[in-house]
Amino acid sequence: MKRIFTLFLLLPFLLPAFAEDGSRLWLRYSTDGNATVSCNKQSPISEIATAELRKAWKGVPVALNLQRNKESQTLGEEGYILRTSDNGQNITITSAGEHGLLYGAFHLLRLQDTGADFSKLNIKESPAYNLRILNHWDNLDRTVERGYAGQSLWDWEALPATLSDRYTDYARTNASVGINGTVLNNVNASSQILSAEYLEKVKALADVFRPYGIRVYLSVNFASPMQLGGLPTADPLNKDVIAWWKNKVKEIYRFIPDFGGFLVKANSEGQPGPCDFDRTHAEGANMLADALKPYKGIVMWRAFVYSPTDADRAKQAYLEFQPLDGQFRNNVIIQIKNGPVDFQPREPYSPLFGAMPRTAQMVEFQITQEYLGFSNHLAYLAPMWEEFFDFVQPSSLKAMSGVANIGTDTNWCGHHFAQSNWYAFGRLAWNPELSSEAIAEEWLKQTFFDAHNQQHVPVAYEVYRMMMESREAVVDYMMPLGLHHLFAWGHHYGPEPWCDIPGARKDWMPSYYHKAGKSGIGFDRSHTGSNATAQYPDSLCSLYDNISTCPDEYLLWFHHAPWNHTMQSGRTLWDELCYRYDKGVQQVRSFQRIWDLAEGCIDEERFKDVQSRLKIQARDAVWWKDACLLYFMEYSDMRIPHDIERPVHELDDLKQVKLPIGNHECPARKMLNQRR
Ligand code: BDP
Repeated sequence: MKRIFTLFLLLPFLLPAFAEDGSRLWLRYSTDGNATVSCNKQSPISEIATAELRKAWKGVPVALNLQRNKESQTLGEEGYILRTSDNGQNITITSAGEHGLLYGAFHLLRLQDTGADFSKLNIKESPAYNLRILNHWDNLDRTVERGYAGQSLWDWEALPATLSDRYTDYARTNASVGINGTVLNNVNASSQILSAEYLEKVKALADVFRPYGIRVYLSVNFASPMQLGGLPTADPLNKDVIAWWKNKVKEIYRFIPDFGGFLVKANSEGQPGPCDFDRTHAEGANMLADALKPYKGIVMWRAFVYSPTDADRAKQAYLEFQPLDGQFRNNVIIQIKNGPVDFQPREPYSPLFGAMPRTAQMVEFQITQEYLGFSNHLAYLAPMWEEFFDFVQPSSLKAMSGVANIGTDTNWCGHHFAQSNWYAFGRLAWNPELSSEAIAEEWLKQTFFDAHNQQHVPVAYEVYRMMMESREAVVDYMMPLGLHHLFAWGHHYGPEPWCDIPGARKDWMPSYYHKAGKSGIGFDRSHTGSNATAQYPDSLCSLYDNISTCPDEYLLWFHHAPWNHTMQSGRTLWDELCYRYDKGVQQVRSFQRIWDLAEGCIDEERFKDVQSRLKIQARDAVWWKDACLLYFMEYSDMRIPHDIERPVHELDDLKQVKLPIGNHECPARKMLNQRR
């Protein structure tokens, strides 16, 4: 960590004057490259690699070398060797595949942009996962489920005839961080995507993405044979259904010969699935896998299932999937959200990971900030994903996917800092051993700071610290100590711990999760409660199961604790809760101060935008704190400690707040103006 930012001093060039609207993301390098770049292979991919370097590389001559020797082959088609030779007079990028040349070129440009020393390069890289994939929750009408950066990038109406430049920019940006797959449409899938009309549009996108090493995948609706094919059933063992999928897959591959495969949300939140026909998830997944197999396609089958039963929601994916271990075809990967409930600001890892040794598994992270303040709050998510890898061995996974936070906004992601999450996702999918610190440093150097200017170093360091603390701050002002799902009905932006919709599913209500009452607060998932702790390996099970050893950050996830329970700090639970909420608020205030230091160091346009979003975040943090503390105080019957900032809202007023937004809407300014 100490080393961080010393490299700022070394950067030998100034960043050029472009419109600083965030549209160039982290690829902001100047286009006055002046070096000799050669390549021993002519192909669309290697030509892109060469052109990128010619455009921006300002160092010694670079040779791109497609070569299948022993060394390069051990790194695979996407791996590469980056080496300086002749006493620093030349650089060679060697790969057994063209994709490796492209990734190597971007690596070199990243080194240039972050001020690395090129005199003795000897780097060997290969990705940890063959599949590094974005999931777009984009609908065909261009709304984006849980998207907060404008509309869907895919202009279905104009496709296939009109191709936006943004499609190429998107592919290039992904390639620059090693992302090599994209699921174009929402997991709550319309069967229309499989119609010939749409497949032609999908083909057009696939053609744009291919030279950047990106394959296209589709989310499919399990009932497509009925909805699109007019069959009376979608039973995966029915021969007409099997034939329908076989033909459909054949048709897809006629359009897109390197099509990647399907992502499926089945029997989850009202989506159809094999269980509708008394078949198992394995039977459903295998039927699709068999159809895709001849073309080397895969099925990513989601484990995000929970039915309105009495079983603790946090246990359900495990209960449903673990017994199916060993029953899936080898081209099926079970896609599991990082936590057992649903992308909360903090969850323990899902115990399903590691519990199916004979089945391929992949993780699904959420890059879009559905539960972390949308695109209004600054939350750098790499520390959260890193935390997941503290528990789950990267090598136990087959792939990594992330729900995209990308839309038509000029800066792609709404919040300029949300770009760092797209970046971090790609970097971690390439190498999950990278530290969140190193990724933040890289990203900041490429995205924000004129690293040449020594005066900027202390500011850059503060901003880096702000990023590193930002996710924990969100946890603190939204739901500390293991609290979860205190979100409002209909959207997941603000607090509604009191929410109670008559007739609605219990496990969609905050009270299902916090269980606040006179006796205390929290969900008893220990052996005296739902016994979800038993789904974890023994050592963690006993740690979490015992209230006196359970780490503070998971306390109310696993236990219903009395308000006067003594915390590790020595405080009562109630006091600790108050301090955590307040700490979150104070941290956002400190982020505002830190960001103000950046004025003049960076362009005004992005400075102001981030500054005003931090104001929103600071107000929202107080909103969260007041709502939760005032509400829980009714049960704890205890006072807010004196040294803590007093609430500035009345609970009754907060209960009246209704944000006019739904699943597919971007809150941004409009909504906020309405509220205030
Ligand atoms: C939940 C989202 C919902 C998604 C669902 C999923 O609120 O919009 O459809 O996850 O992952 O978090 O399928």
